[in-house]
Amino acid sequence: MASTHLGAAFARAFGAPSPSPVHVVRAPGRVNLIGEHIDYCGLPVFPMAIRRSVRIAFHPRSDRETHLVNHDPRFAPSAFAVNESIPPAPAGDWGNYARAAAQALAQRFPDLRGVNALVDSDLPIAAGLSSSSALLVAMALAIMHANGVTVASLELMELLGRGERYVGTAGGGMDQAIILGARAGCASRIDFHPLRLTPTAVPADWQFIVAWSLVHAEKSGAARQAYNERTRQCDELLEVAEGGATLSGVLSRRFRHVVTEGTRVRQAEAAMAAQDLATFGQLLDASHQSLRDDYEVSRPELDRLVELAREAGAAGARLTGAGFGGSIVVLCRAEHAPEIMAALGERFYAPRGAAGDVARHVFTAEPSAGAEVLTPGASPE
Ligand code: NG1
Repeated sequence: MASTHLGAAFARAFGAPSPSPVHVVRAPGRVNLIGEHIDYCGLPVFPMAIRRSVRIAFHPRSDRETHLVNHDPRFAPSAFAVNESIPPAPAGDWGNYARAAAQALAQRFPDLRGVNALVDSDLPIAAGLSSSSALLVAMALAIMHANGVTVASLELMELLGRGERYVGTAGGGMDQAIILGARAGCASRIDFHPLRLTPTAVPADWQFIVAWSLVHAEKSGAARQAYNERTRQCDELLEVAEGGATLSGVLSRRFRHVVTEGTRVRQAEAAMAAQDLATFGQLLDASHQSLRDDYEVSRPELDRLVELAREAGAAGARLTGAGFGGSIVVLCRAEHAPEIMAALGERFYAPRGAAGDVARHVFTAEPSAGAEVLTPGASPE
């Protein structure tokens, strides 16, 4: 929705605001190109932000209350008072990402006032594209803008990375960092400890495609348990390795993924800088194999999509995000994108009765800028 329409939807939900205009904040989703399930081990990752985004039209309130209305009627309105200990809504409630943002900021700044906020998104949910972190970041920027407070970029990434744990996921810091710090036209290597973003231009004739597996990776459900189990195993790995003992069984496979994936991030960054599409593609393939066999976070639907993309001429493909469902990312030369997308439509979506929705499930991902508060009346992209 363009900003002007968002403003009108805001007025329908909350009445005409006065005296100041409604502002709009945009926070993009992200696709992680490579470096999966290693951010919480402190190893570098290599994502980019995409055009699809969460947008929030907001207006400051004079009290601490925050009232949220979602343009998508599947998500019921939500309200809470902004303070340093906000009781959560039931697990899985979308409003918890807004609560997470508000609580993290309230712990940093006393006496914040709340906002009325109309939320809209064209990011698919539970698709591995970080719609939840985009909502959290957008909400944080809205509250900061409404209160006239600022936090330095890297500090905000860390604050919100920790803040998202409010929802019960022991996540790494990749998503909040790229959503806030992405540069248009680039992917970014994110280093942790200390946090740092290093952009690399995505070559003009490379095309990334995202395709959804038709399986929701609900971070509020079983996928959360599986995700948190992986983060615990990583802590265990470090303890065993530090103690000098030998790893065996499941832990040794998890370890192999972490180590090889870390190496692939460096190699992929170099391949992108050298515009070496074939090498980048091979690294995507190797990453998928490692996530499937050693880290065990894939699913048959993701494996099938990856296989079909390769058969259709992709340079490489892999699951992206936490896995357990969600999406794959595919790399190809720009001119091959239409035929690869058509092949996925015919061979993956049509047999599953989803031919009519292919345009929603498969899209090209353009490297986009990070989150921003837009000036009133602006209508980006
Ligand atoms: P998604 O794909 O949004 O569930 C999660 C974590 C990332 C990272 C990836 C796996 C959160 C908010 N996001 O992403 O930090 O660990 O899994 O690489 O926890």
